[in-house]
Amino acid sequence: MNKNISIIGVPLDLGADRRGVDMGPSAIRYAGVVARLEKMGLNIQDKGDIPVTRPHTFTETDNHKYLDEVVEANTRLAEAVSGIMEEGRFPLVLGGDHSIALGTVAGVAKHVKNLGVIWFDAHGDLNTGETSPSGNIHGMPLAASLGYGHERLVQIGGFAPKLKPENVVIIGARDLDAGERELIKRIGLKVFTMHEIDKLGMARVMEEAIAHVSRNTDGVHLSLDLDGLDPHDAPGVGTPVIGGISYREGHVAMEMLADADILCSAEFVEVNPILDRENMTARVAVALMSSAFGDKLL
Ligand code: EXY
Ligand code: MN
Ligand code: MN
Ligand code: MN
Repeated sequence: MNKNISIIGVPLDLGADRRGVDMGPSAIRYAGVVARLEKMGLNIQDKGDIPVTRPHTFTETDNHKYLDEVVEANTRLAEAVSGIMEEGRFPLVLGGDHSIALGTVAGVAKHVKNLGVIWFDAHGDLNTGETSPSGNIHGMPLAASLGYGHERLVQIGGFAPKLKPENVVIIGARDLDAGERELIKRIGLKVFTMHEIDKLGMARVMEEAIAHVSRNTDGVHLSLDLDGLDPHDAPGVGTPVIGGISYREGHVAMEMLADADILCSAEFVEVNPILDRENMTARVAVALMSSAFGDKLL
Protein backbone atom coordinates (compact mmCIF):
# COMPACT_ATOMS: atom_id res chain seq x y z
CA MET A 1 0.00 0.00 0.00
CA ASN A 2 1.13 3.55 -0.78
CA LYS A 3 2.38 5.05 2.50
CA ASN A 4 2.74 8.57 1.07
CA ILE A 5 -0.54 10.39 1.50
CA SER A 6 -1.48 13.91 0.42
CA ILE A 7 -4.50 15.45 2.11
CA ILE A 8 -6.58 18.05 0.35
CA GLY A 9 -9.69 19.78 1.73
CA VAL A 10 -12.65 21.03 -0.30
CA PRO A 11 -14.77 23.52 1.69
CA LEU A 12 -17.75 23.25 -0.66
CA ASP A 13 -21.40 23.25 0.45
CA LEU A 14 -23.05 24.56 -2.71
CA GLY A 15 -23.69 21.06 -4.06
CA ALA A 16 -25.80 20.36 -1.00
CA ASP A 17 -27.39 23.82 -0.78
CA ARG A 18 -26.93 23.43 2.96
CA ARG A 19 -24.58 25.59 5.02
CA GLY A 20 -22.08 23.97 7.35
CA VAL A 21 -20.69 21.11 5.28
CA ASP A 22 -18.10 23.58 3.93
CA MET A 23 -16.55 23.34 7.43
CA GLY A 24 -16.09 19.57 7.07
CA PRO A 25 -12.36 19.76 6.23
CA SER A 26 -11.69 21.93 9.32
CA ALA A 27 -13.69 19.57 11.54
CA ILE A 28 -11.76 16.54 10.25
CA ARG A 29 -8.42 18.28 10.77
CA TYR A 30 -9.54 19.34 14.27
CA ALA A 31 -10.35 15.66 14.94
CA GLY A 32 -6.64 14.98 14.45
CA VAL A 33 -6.42 13.31 11.08
CA VAL A 34 -2.76 14.20 10.47
CA ALA A 35 -1.48 13.07 13.88
CA ARG A 36 -3.52 9.85 13.75
CA LEU A 37 -2.18 8.80 10.36
CA GLU A 38 1.39 9.88 11.16
CA LYS A 39 1.28 7.74 14.28
CA MET A 40 0.67 4.78 11.98
CA GLY A 41 3.99 5.50 10.26
CA LEU A 42 2.46 7.06 7.15
CA ASN A 43 4.06 10.04 5.42
CA ILE A 44 1.41 12.77 5.47
CA GLN A 45 1.47 16.01 3.53
CA ASP A 46 -1.46 18.39 4.13
CA LYS A 47 -1.86 20.51 1.01
CA GLY A 48 -4.58 22.74 2.52
CA ASP A 49 -7.88 23.57 0.87
CA ILE A 50 -9.04 24.12 -2.70
CA PRO A 51 -10.32 27.71 -3.05
CA VAL A 52 -14.09 27.83 -3.44
CA THR A 53 -15.88 30.85 -4.90
CA ARG A 54 -18.76 32.12 -2.74
CA PRO A 55 -21.63 33.24 -4.96
CA HIS A 56 -23.37 36.55 -4.32
CA THR A 57 -26.74 35.24 -5.39
CA PHE A 58 -28.56 31.95 -5.74
CA THR A 59 -28.35 30.50 -9.25
CA GLU A 60 -29.95 27.48 -10.84
CA THR A 61 -29.26 26.11 -14.34
CA ASP A 62 -31.57 23.39 -15.72
CA ASN A 63 -32.29 22.05 -12.21
CA HIS A 64 -28.64 22.31 -11.11
CA LYS A 65 -28.09 24.69 -8.19
CA TYR A 66 -24.83 26.69 -8.32
CA LEU A 67 -23.66 24.84 -11.43
CA ASP A 68 -20.87 27.35 -12.27
CA GLU A 69 -19.35 27.31 -8.79
CA VAL A 70 -19.55 23.52 -8.45
CA VAL A 71 -17.90 23.04 -11.85
CA GLU A 72 -15.19 25.59 -11.02
CA ALA A 73 -14.29 24.04 -7.65
CA ASN A 74 -14.28 20.53 -9.08
CA THR A 75 -12.14 21.54 -12.04
CA ARG A 76 -9.55 22.88 -9.56
CA LEU A 77 -9.87 19.75 -7.45
CA ALA A 78 -9.39 17.46 -10.47
CA GLU A 79 -6.12 19.26 -11.26
CA ALA A 80 -4.90 19.07 -7.67
CA VAL A 81 -5.74 15.36 -7.36
CA SER A 82 -4.13 14.63 -10.71
CA GLY A 83 -0.96 16.40 -9.50
CA ILE A 84 -0.88 14.26 -6.35
CA MET A 85 -1.26 11.09 -8.46
CA GLU A 86 1.56 12.28 -10.72
CA GLU A 87 3.85 12.56 -7.69
CA GLY A 88 3.04 8.92 -6.93
CA ARG A 89 1.21 9.85 -3.73
CA PHE A 90 -2.20 8.75 -2.46
CA PRO A 91 -4.85 11.52 -2.57
CA LEU A 92 -7.02 11.71 0.56
CA VAL A 93 -9.76 14.27 -0.08
CA LEU A 94 -11.80 15.81 2.75
CA GLY A 95 -15.29 17.16 2.00
CA GLY A 96 -17.29 19.17 1.61
CA ASP A 97 -20.47 17.92 0.04
CA HIS A 98 -20.42 14.82 -2.16
CA SER A 99 -20.36 16.82 -5.41
CA ILE A 100 -16.57 16.92 -4.84
CA ALA A 101 -16.43 13.32 -6.07
CA LEU A 102 -16.77 14.84 -9.54
CA GLY A 103 -13.31 16.38 -9.21
CA THR A 104 -11.67 13.60 -7.21
CA VAL A 105 -12.78 10.86 -9.60
CA ALA A 106 -11.76 12.98 -12.61
CA GLY A 107 -8.27 13.54 -11.18
CA VAL A 108 -7.76 9.88 -10.26
CA ALA A 109 -9.28 8.42 -13.43
CA LYS A 110 -6.83 10.44 -15.52
CA HIS A 111 -4.07 8.22 -14.11
CA VAL A 112 -5.82 4.87 -13.60
CA LYS A 113 -6.93 3.25 -16.84
CA ASN A 114 -9.69 1.08 -15.41
CA LEU A 115 -10.76 2.65 -12.14
CA GLY A 116 -12.92 0.74 -9.66
CA VAL A 117 -15.08 2.63 -7.18
CA ILE A 118 -16.60 1.71 -3.83
CA TRP A 119 -19.34 4.22 -3.04
CA PHE A 120 -20.47 4.10 0.61
CA ASP A 121 -23.70 6.04 0.86
CA ALA A 122 -27.31 6.03 2.04
CA HIS A 123 -28.04 7.49 -1.39
CA GLY A 124 -27.23 6.54 -4.96
CA ASP A 125 -25.97 9.97 -6.10
CA LEU A 126 -27.22 8.80 -9.48
CA ASN A 127 -29.58 11.64 -10.35
CA THR A 128 -29.35 13.88 -13.40
CA GLY A 129 -30.97 17.27 -13.91
CA GLU A 130 -33.95 15.40 -15.36
CA THR A 131 -34.50 13.07 -12.40
CA SER A 132 -33.27 15.11 -9.38
CA PRO A 133 -36.04 16.01 -6.90
CA SER A 134 -33.88 18.78 -5.38
CA GLY A 135 -31.55 20.23 -8.01
CA ASN A 136 -28.69 19.56 -5.56
CA ILE A 137 -25.58 18.45 -7.41
CA HIS A 138 -24.37 16.29 -4.48
CA GLY A 139 -27.11 13.86 -5.56
CA MET A 140 -25.56 13.57 -9.06
CA PRO A 141 -21.78 12.85 -8.97
CA LEU A 142 -21.87 9.10 -9.53
CA ALA A 143 -24.20 9.46 -12.52
CA ALA A 144 -21.97 12.16 -14.03
CA SER A 145 -18.80 10.10 -13.47
CA LEU A 146 -20.49 7.26 -15.37
CA GLY A 147 -21.29 9.67 -18.21
CA TYR A 148 -24.92 10.57 -17.41
CA GLY A 149 -26.20 14.08 -16.83
CA HIS A 150 -25.25 17.67 -17.61
CA GLU A 151 -22.39 17.91 -20.11
CA ARG A 152 -20.46 20.33 -17.87
CA LEU A 153 -20.51 17.83 -14.98
CA VAL A 154 -19.80 14.84 -17.21
CA GLN A 155 -16.83 16.65 -18.84
CA ILE A 156 -15.05 17.85 -15.68
CA GLY A 157 -11.33 17.21 -16.22
CA GLY A 158 -11.90 17.22 -19.99
CA PHE A 159 -12.78 13.56 -20.63
CA ALA A 160 -15.71 11.17 -20.15
CA PRO A 161 -16.85 8.78 -18.93
CA LYS A 162 -14.54 8.26 -15.97
CA LEU A 163 -16.07 4.97 -14.88
CA LYS A 164 -17.55 1.83 -16.35
CA PRO A 165 -20.67 0.59 -14.53
CA GLU A 166 -19.23 -2.93 -14.08
CA ASN A 167 -16.35 -1.47 -12.01
CA VAL A 168 -18.55 0.30 -9.44
CA VAL A 169 -20.38 -0.84 -6.31
CA ILE A 170 -22.64 1.11 -3.99
CA ILE A 171 -22.80 -0.03 -0.36
CA GLY A 172 -25.38 1.05 2.24
CA ALA A 173 -28.09 2.46 -0.03
CA ARG A 174 -31.51 2.97 1.54
CA ASP A 175 -32.89 6.12 -0.07
CA LEU A 176 -32.99 5.84 -3.86
CA ASP A 177 -35.15 8.05 -6.08
CA ALA A 178 -37.27 6.57 -8.89
CA GLY A 179 -34.93 7.82 -11.63
CA GLU A 180 -31.92 6.38 -9.78
CA ARG A 181 -33.53 2.93 -9.52
CA GLU A 182 -34.28 3.06 -13.21
CA LEU A 183 -30.65 3.93 -14.07
CA ILE A 184 -29.31 1.18 -11.77
CA LYS A 185 -31.41 -1.41 -13.60
CA ARG A 186 -30.67 -0.02 -17.05
CA ILE A 187 -26.88 -0.11 -16.66
CA GLY A 188 -26.73 -3.13 -14.33
CA LEU A 189 -24.98 -1.36 -11.44
CA LYS A 190 -24.08 -3.53 -8.45
CA VAL A 191 -25.78 -2.17 -5.31
CA PHE A 192 -25.54 -3.66 -1.83
CA THR A 193 -28.48 -2.02 -0.08
CA MET A 194 -29.06 -2.23 3.67
CA HIS A 195 -31.16 -5.30 2.85
CA GLU A 196 -28.08 -7.24 1.68
CA ILE A 197 -26.02 -5.92 4.62
CA ASP A 198 -28.68 -7.05 7.13
CA LYS A 199 -29.13 -10.42 5.43
CA LEU A 200 -25.54 -11.39 4.53
CA GLY A 201 -23.56 -9.35 7.06
CA MET A 202 -21.00 -6.68 6.24
CA ALA A 203 -18.06 -9.10 5.97
CA ARG A 204 -19.71 -11.14 3.21
CA VAL A 205 -20.88 -7.97 1.43
CA MET A 206 -17.32 -6.63 1.47
CA GLU A 207 -15.91 -9.90 0.15
CA GLU A 208 -18.29 -9.69 -2.79
CA ALA A 209 -17.79 -5.95 -3.29
CA ILE A 210 -13.98 -6.22 -3.24
CA ALA A 211 -14.07 -9.12 -5.72
CA HIS A 212 -16.41 -7.12 -7.97
CA VAL A 213 -14.39 -3.88 -8.09
CA SER A 214 -10.97 -5.49 -8.35
CA ARG A 215 -11.79 -7.98 -11.12
CA ASN A 216 -11.01 -5.80 -14.15
CA THR A 217 -9.46 -2.70 -12.61
CA ASP A 218 -6.03 -1.17 -12.00
CA GLY A 219 -6.92 0.62 -8.77
CA VAL A 220 -9.94 1.37 -6.60
CA HIS A 221 -11.23 4.71 -5.29
CA LEU A 222 -13.15 4.81 -2.00
CA SER A 223 -15.85 7.48 -1.90
CA LEU A 224 -17.26 7.43 1.62
CA ASP A 225 -20.28 9.56 2.44
CA LEU A 226 -20.66 9.73 6.23
CA ASP A 227 -24.46 9.53 5.79
CA GLY A 228 -23.90 5.89 4.77
CA LEU A 229 -23.44 5.29 8.49
CA ASP A 230 -26.41 5.26 10.82
CA PRO A 231 -27.24 8.78 12.07
CA HIS A 232 -26.88 7.43 15.61
CA ASP A 233 -23.15 6.92 14.95
CA ALA A 234 -22.65 9.82 12.51
CA PRO A 235 -25.22 12.56 13.29
CA GLY A 236 -23.38 15.45 11.63
CA VAL A 237 -24.66 15.04 8.07
CA GLY A 238 -27.11 17.09 6.02
CA THR A 239 -29.24 14.23 4.69
CA PRO A 240 -29.45 11.59 7.45
CA VAL A 241 -31.41 8.39 6.78
CA ILE A 242 -32.18 6.02 9.65
CA GLY A 243 -31.25 2.34 9.49
CA GLY A 244 -27.68 2.67 8.27
CA ILE A 245 -24.27 1.04 8.64
CA SER A 246 -23.08 0.81 12.24
CA TYR A 247 -19.74 2.12 13.50
CA ARG A 248 -18.47 -1.48 13.83
CA GLU A 249 -19.75 -2.51 10.39
CA GLY A 250 -17.99 0.55 8.97
CA HIS A 251 -14.76 -0.51 10.64
CA VAL A 252 -14.78 -4.08 9.43
CA ALA A 253 -15.48 -2.78 5.92
CA MET A 254 -12.44 -0.46 6.10
CA GLU A 255 -10.23 -3.17 7.61
CA MET A 256 -11.14 -5.55 4.80
CA LEU A 257 -10.29 -2.86 2.25
CA ALA A 258 -6.89 -2.39 3.91
CA ASP A 259 -6.27 -6.15 3.86
CA ALA A 260 -7.25 -6.35 0.18
CA ASP A 261 -4.73 -3.55 -0.56
CA ILE A 262 -6.65 -2.25 -3.57
CA LEU A 263 -7.15 1.45 -2.80
CA CYS A 264 -5.39 4.15 -4.85
CA SER A 265 -7.37 7.13 -3.51
CA ALA A 266 -10.12 8.01 -1.04
CA GLU A 267 -12.49 10.78 -0.04
CA PHE A 268 -14.58 11.30 3.09
CA VAL A 269 -17.50 13.65 2.54
CA GLU A 270 -20.63 15.29 3.94
CA VAL A 271 -19.25 15.96 7.46
CA ASN A 272 -21.27 18.92 8.76
CA PRO A 273 -20.00 20.15 12.17
CA ILE A 274 -23.00 22.49 12.62
CA LEU A 275 -25.33 19.50 12.72
CA ASP A 276 -22.92 17.35 14.73
CA ARG A 277 -22.52 16.49 18.40
CA GLU A 278 -19.04 17.16 19.83
CA ASN A 279 -17.40 16.69 16.43
CA MET A 280 -18.38 13.01 16.60
CA THR A 281 -18.88 12.56 12.85
CA ALA A 282 -15.46 14.02 12.03
CA ARG A 283 -13.95 11.74 14.68
CA VAL A 284 -15.74 8.74 13.13
CA ALA A 285 -14.37 9.78 9.73
CA VAL A 286 -10.80 9.84 11.11
CA ALA A 287 -11.26 6.45 12.80
CA LEU A 288 -12.56 4.92 9.56
CA MET A 289 -9.64 6.41 7.62
CA SER A 290 -7.12 4.89 10.00
CA SER A 291 -8.74 1.47 9.53
CA ALA A 292 -8.78 1.91 5.74
CA PHE A 293 -5.02 2.63 5.91
CA GLY A 294 -4.35 -0.52 7.88
CA ASP A 295 -4.59 0.39 11.58
CA LYS A 296 -5.22 -2.73 13.65
CA LEU A 297 -6.68 -3.22 17.14
CA LEU A 298 -3.87 -5.58 18.09
N1 EXY B 1 -31.48 11.75 -3.76
C1 EXY B 1 -31.67 13.05 -3.16
C2 EXY B 1 -31.40 14.16 -4.16
O1 EXY B 1 -30.84 13.88 -5.24
O2 EXY B 1 -31.73 15.30 -3.87
C3 EXY B 1 -30.78 13.22 -1.94
C4 EXY B 1 -29.33 13.25 -2.32
C5 EXY B 1 -28.45 13.34 -1.12
C6 EXY B 1 -27.04 13.12 -1.59
C7 EXY B 1 -26.23 12.81 -0.47
C8 EXY B 1 -25.04 13.17 -0.08
O3 EXY B 1 -25.27 11.76 -0.63
MN1 MN C 1 -23.44 10.94 -1.30
MN1 MN D 1 -25.58 10.43 0.98
MN1 MN E 1 -29.15 -3.37 10.35
